[in-house]
Amino acid sequence: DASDASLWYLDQDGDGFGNTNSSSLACEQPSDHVEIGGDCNDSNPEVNPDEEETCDGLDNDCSGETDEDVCADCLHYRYKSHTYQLCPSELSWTKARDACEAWGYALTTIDNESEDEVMREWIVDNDFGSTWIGYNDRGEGNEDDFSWVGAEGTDYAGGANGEPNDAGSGEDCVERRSAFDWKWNDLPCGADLSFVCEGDF
Ligand code: GN1
Ligand code: CA
Ligand code: CA
Repeated sequence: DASDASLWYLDQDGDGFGNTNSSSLACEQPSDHVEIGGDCNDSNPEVNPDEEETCDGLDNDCSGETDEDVCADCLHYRYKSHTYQLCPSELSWTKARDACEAWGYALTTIDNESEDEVMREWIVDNDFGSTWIGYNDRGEGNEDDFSWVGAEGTDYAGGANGEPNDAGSGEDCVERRSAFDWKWNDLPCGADLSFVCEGDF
């Protein structure tokens, strides 16, 4: 009897909300389907109508708007014809990278001592804690081969004494560490820190 059939939605990311565009009419619920649709990103379990909107470049709550009312704390600066956005939201390095990218920026590239010092002042003046920058040696075979995720850098490096050291063999992302006077230090990429985005505009 076709009238007993229900509409089920494919839920690939397992967050309980299915992708509305991939429904199937069936009498029994297929194992990877759910009853509720509305998941605007079915490959990210942290994006669905039950999530809270956070300042990260994603439409976390599937409202159709990205970062509405949640990025008010980000600060904007200009220096040498570049625009910087300092965000106190604490995100992992990859989420911070993605947020900058979604806004048309990249996690910051620091080219010389004066840019380093100016940025340090912004961070200190605004009571930020440790803060992500774009430097990293992530990826297979890249250990100790650091590069910038955004604009290419220079030979300048603002690391603390003995850093980067890949402590515990698990540090591939670089922060400005408050306890090291905001000099650079490598840290596990999953740590949640504030971050600085930079745009060439
Ligand atoms: C160590 O413990 P702390 O905060 O002084 C380490 C850093 C690591 C950090 C990770 C000399 O710093 O390299 O990134 O832990 N310092 C040393 O939490 O090993
Ligand atoms: Ca968001
Ligand atoms: Ca380190």
